[in-house]
Amino acid sequence: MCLPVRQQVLRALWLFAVLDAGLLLDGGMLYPRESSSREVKELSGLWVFRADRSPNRKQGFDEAWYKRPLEETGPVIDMPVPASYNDITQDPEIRDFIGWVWYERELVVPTRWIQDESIRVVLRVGSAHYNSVVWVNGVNVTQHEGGHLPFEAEVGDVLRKDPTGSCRITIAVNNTLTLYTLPPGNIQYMNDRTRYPDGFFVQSIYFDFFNYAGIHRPVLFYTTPKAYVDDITVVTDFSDNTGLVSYKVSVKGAVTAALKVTLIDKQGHCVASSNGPFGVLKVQDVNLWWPYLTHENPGYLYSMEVRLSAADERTTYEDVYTLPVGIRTVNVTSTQFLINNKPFYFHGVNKHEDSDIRGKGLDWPLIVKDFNLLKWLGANSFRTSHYPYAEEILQMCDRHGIVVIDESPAVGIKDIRSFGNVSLNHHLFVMEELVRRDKNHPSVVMWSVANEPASEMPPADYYFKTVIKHTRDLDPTRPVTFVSSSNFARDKGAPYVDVICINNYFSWYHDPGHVEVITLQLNTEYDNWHEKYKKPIIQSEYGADAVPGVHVDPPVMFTEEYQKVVLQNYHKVFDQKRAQYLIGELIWNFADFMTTQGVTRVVGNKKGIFTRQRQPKAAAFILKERRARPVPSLTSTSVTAEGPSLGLTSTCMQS
Ligand code: GCB
Repeated sequence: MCLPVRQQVLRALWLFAVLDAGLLLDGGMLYPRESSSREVKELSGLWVFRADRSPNRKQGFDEAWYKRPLEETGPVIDMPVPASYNDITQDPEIRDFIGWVWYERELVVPTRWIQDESIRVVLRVGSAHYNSVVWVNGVNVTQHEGGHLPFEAEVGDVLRKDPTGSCRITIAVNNTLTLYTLPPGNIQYMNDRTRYPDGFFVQSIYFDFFNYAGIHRPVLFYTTPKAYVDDITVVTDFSDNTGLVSYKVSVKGAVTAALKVTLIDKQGHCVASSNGPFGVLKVQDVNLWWPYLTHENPGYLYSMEVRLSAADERTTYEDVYTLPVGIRTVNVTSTQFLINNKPFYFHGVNKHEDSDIRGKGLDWPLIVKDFNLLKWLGANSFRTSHYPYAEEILQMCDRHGIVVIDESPAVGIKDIRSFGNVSLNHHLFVMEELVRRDKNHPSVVMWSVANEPASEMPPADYYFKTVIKHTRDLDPTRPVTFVSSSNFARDKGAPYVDVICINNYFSWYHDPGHVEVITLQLNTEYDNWHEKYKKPIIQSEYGADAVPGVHVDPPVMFTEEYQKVVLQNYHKVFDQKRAQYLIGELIWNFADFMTTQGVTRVVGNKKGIFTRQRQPKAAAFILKERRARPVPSLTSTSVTAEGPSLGLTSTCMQS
């Protein structure tokens, strides 16, 4: 059935308005992919490493270590990239190091990259925590603030200064957090010489995971022609069995360029095509992108091939970039979260990028193991608590139909000085970086701007109103949330979000040992939030620590039995509220993870349902069994005719 013409026109206008929102973003950050016009050269492996142990940590800059091979400056060690450096050595000073560390890699680049001036050579760092400065052959090519998002620099001109193609990459990385970084932290010098040695300092952090540092994601070179596809934005929709893919392509390096855009299905057939920098592709008999376990063929992806041709007085340029595209819609009502107009319930987990030895370094065996565990568990979603995860992980989510709540690194904003303009502007910028990187992932269905800030502080209201509005302006197609700690009375973010996400730990941090209070307290909490805001609710964290292998019955805290019984009590309430307005449950946490040392942590946080080595605790079987079981209260659920929830711009209602 076709839509009436007026409705089609309105829909097209809306889609173009949404694509224009992308104009707020300056420049693209497409994932580097090989094609007939692009090469990728990964620099993973062993790098040379030196920590600057000087008292002020500035010896490396004072002596310009980037000007010569690092091993000529002093003692160096091997360091794998990607990996956190903290757990690689036997040296506790390296594990707990704060300040500048230096990485270096030497290589020879292909001669044609040097000789052919029509090639752009880009150096890209997937992520390095936290501040980075990058030199190529001693020339500063870029710097970046922030530990979880990619950055890059065009380096062809620098490489061409040495015709042999020899290339020395030096990257200095500093994990110092301040009140103005995301996440915030604070260095405290201990000046009482009767208690602390000269120069003693500690870094206070307000979040509960180890501040792993180093080069965490792949460093690579990629090439493009001088005239190239800089960015692509897609927004998808459908009507009956026709899919709509609105696209916008931005080009750099050419005043005019011809663009051909082709959408190809999994069998390699062209299903739609168009010319020009923007347009709408119509796909007959569309295969929608469905979440895992909601469809026999979840995670369906088309390939959108963008082919550019341009010319200048010297030469012609061809560039080809292929973007995976999943066609789906996302909507929110006052009680439901809809994917493709069907109610979606987040049977999910919270994760961390964390594992033995490599810390937060990207690790393919771990990624694949985690996806196998998610499927074993029957989980259909996760939140990227508490920072943006690797692009490679989001690509897996796209392919497997795992739904993602994509969180910014704004965790632990607890000091009033972190609510000022410096922090706010940085937060707005980070949201831009995040949306720019992740906007085309069908798996990403919601942005989370922060986790548990001190929202009772007076400036929090303006701060979060601004960040949430900015995020919605950047991407009007996805709902925006903000993850609150339990205390609804003091919460400042809730009026502005589309979905209420709440964390609470009844019978753990409150009323420890009293699992019998959980159902009453959780019911009260939910009803308060929903009565006041009339928005759907996600239980975005719940759980209890369990030291694996420790058993006591009747249960006591820290045993596997206690973790199980906490979950079972929460689940009773979830099953009631799910029929009303609860739209998801995300266990804290998927796996045990490392934290800073402290009296409440026994070698890290033990709220994982898997150990850090990914072995199931008893609670994992509770969740697996729960998710395999049909939920009787859901059989009557259908798409309601209700309007959007408060605060959700009408543009979020796609279909
Ligand atoms: C929370 C935080 C999470 C912690 C967790 C805990 O509310 O959001 O980062 O790890 O509690 O275990 O205390």
